[in-house]
Amino acid sequence: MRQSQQLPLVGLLLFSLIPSQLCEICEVSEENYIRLKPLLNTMIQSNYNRGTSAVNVVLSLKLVGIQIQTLMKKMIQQIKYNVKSRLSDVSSGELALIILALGVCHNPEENLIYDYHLIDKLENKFQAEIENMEAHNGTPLTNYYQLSLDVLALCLFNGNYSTAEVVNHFTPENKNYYFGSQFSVDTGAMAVLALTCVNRSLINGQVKADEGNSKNISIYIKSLVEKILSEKKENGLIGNTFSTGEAMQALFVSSDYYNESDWNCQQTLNTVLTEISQGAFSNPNTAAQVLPALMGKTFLDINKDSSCVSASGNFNISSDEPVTVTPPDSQSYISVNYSVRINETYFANVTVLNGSVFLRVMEKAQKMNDTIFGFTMEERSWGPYITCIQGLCANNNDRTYWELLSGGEPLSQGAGSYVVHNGENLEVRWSKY
Ligand code: B12
Ligand SMILES: *[C@@H]1O[C@H](CO)[C@@H](O)[C@H](O)[C@H]1NC(C)=O
Ligand SMILES: *[C@@H]1O[C@H](CO)[C@@H](O)[C@H](O)[C@H]1NC(C)=O
Ligand SMILES: *[C@@H]1O[C@H](CO)[C@@H](O)[C@H](O)[C@H]1NC(C)=O
Ligand SMILES: *[C@@H]1O[C@H](CO)[C@@H](O)[C@H](O)[C@H]1NC(C)=O
Ligand SMILES: *[C@@H]1O[C@H](CO)[C@@H](O)[C@H](O)[C@H]1NC(C)=O
Ligand SMILES: *[C@@H]1O[C@H](CO)[C@@H](O)[C@H](O)[C@H]1NC(C)=O
Ligand SMILES: *[C@@H]1O[C@H](CO)[C@@H](O)[C@H](O)[C@H]1NC(C)=O
Ligand SMILES: *[C@@H]1O[C@H](CO)[C@@H](O)[C@H](O)[C@H]1NC(C)=O
Ligand SMILES: *[C@@H]1O[C@H](CO)[C@@H](O)[C@H](O)[C@H]1NC(C)=O
Ligand SMILES: *[C@@H]1O[C@H](CO)[C@@H](O)[C@H](O)[C@H]1NC(C)=O
Repeated sequence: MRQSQQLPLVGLLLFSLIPSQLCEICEVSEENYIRLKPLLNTMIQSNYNRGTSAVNVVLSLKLVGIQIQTLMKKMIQQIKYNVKSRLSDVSSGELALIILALGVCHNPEENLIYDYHLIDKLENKFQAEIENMEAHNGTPLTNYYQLSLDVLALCLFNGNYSTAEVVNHFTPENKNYYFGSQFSVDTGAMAVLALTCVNRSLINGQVKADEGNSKNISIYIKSLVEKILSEKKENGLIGNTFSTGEAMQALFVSSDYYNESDWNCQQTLNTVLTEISQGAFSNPNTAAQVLPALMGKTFLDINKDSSCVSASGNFNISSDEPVTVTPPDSQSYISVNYSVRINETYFANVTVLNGSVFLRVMEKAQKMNDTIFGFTMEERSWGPYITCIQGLCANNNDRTYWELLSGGEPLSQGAGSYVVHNGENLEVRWSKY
């Protein structure tokens, strides 16, 4: 009895004497910064005319200490337009990202948060999410990735939110952490960051201390961290290539909640670097999401005074460097078996140029038979999002969407990015998540 009480205490003391162990962070060393170059090129050279990608990119770059004035200007323009002219169309998570991007590293743009009363507006959007959950069987207007961004932004920028509500809605068993039966690592990771922020402000007494809440939040974090780690693959990726950066952030801030032997951070880092060299992060959003973790940063550093030391000097940033594009083998054609599955399956042999993306296949099929293969899409920051096929449309409240698959396996890229192969069995399936 005595021993079992003393041992953890000694452990705790040792722990607090070695601060570097409190937050287990592995990051790319300075001499390897060159390996991050493809990420920077992708982010800087993209033209940001739609969606939230400029916000994601500015947030990411500033968090690691890189300021790019032209991007910043573009983002501010986008934000002003969004806030003035289409605020009702801005989702809660988008607004949260805007606040984080404006507020990161205490810079002059931070004032816009207060000039435009963005925190109040986020409080309202967060409430609307909660109300939608009450009206629609626990389903928010958007998703838990965005609710986590909401809580994180409110927590970091002293917004008003109810800790009890957070405790209520973020239980690890909540269905919104899952798409179908699959745990969403991105979502769990963002929730861990948000919950850690909330727990820290409970300790700091910024919010009325409540031991019960803090205890429950700790239990949630531990459980979510377990779920994240259980999605670790043999090569070190967590979830898939595109969730790994955010999973790393979550694991950086929660190292008290797993054992050193549970995660080999260096292995994960090395695999991500390999994926970068193979061109996996060619979408600016994917690049923006992975960069902070690789440089040892997390979203909890966003409003730390000390966090934004300029790293620009370590990269040779120029916006006129050519992007490395893989030359398309433009003269040859390939054919794929494309199907649309609702209750029935409709399929066709579709021929496209070698090197085409999934979307080209869908367009070609649509030309062949508009009744069966007719579809609509929306341009999002990630690219084209497939909304309706045969007039049947995705619906958040019903948790329905059009799922993209190859050989029966869900794709980890969208229709605008995934490059198809000869003889492949491609499918768009009416699914529930
Ligand atoms: C929630 C979510 C979904 C929900 C969206 C509906 C909802 N309830 O909100 C559902 C489950 C339907 C979904 C579907 C898909 N998703 Co998704 N999704 C996410 C998640 C977890 C959060 C998105 C979000 O809200 N971001 C915050 C807001 C502020 O940004 P936003 O850009 O406005 O968000 C909207 C769009 O991102 C859009 N969206 C969601 N996923 C995708 C994927 C693509 C390719 C596009 C163009 C748009 C899109 O829905 C969001 C809400 O409106 C991200 C995780 C992440 N790391 O970002 C993955 C993520 C964006 N999705 C991904 C993928 C691959 C898909 C699918 C292609 C999976 C598939 N095999 O079918 C499909 C899209 C198919 C289609 N119809 O075009 C990948 C994209 C990776 C990449 N390299 O492009 C991510 C990063 C997850 C991952 N780690 O693999 N997704
Ligand atoms: C914060 O929210 C609580 C409950 O939602 C409300 O009673 C209180 O007035 C709010 N405070 C501010 C400053 O908005
Ligand atoms: C914490 O969790 C326990 C058990 O899961 C529950 O009984 C209790 O009401 C929760 N506390 C709060 C403050 O929600
Ligand atoms: C949450 O805060 C409590 C102190 O109030 C602390 O003991 C606990 O370790 C924290 N949990 C996490 C996951 O940070
Ligand atoms: C760490 O490992 C020990 C022994 O294997 C185990 O008892 C403990 O629960 C683990 N801790 C965590 C946080 O997983
Ligand atoms: C940046 O450029 C200088 C001179 O052109 C070169 O010596 C240095 O290695 C470069 N650094 C990186 C990280 O590319
Ligand atoms: C398609 O192009 C790739 C290289 O881009 C090549 O390896 C492959 O053989 C080509 N396939 C066909 C069927 O031409
Ligand atoms: C094409 O796909 C459909 C349904 O997915 C399947 O029934 C059919 O056998 C496939 N055709 C070929 C040639 O693989
Ligand atoms: C699929 O079939 C089920 C059972 O027959 C039916 O309830 C459902 O409405 C159908 N779905 C669609 C989209 O047609
Ligand atoms: C699909 O069409 C192409 C071109 O017409 C043809 O070469 C190929 O054999 C067809 N594939 C199947 C499975 O029918
Ligand atoms: C499209 O497919 C439907 C169902 O198989 C068929 O009735 C219709 O004639 C086709 N239209 C064209 C233009 O081929």
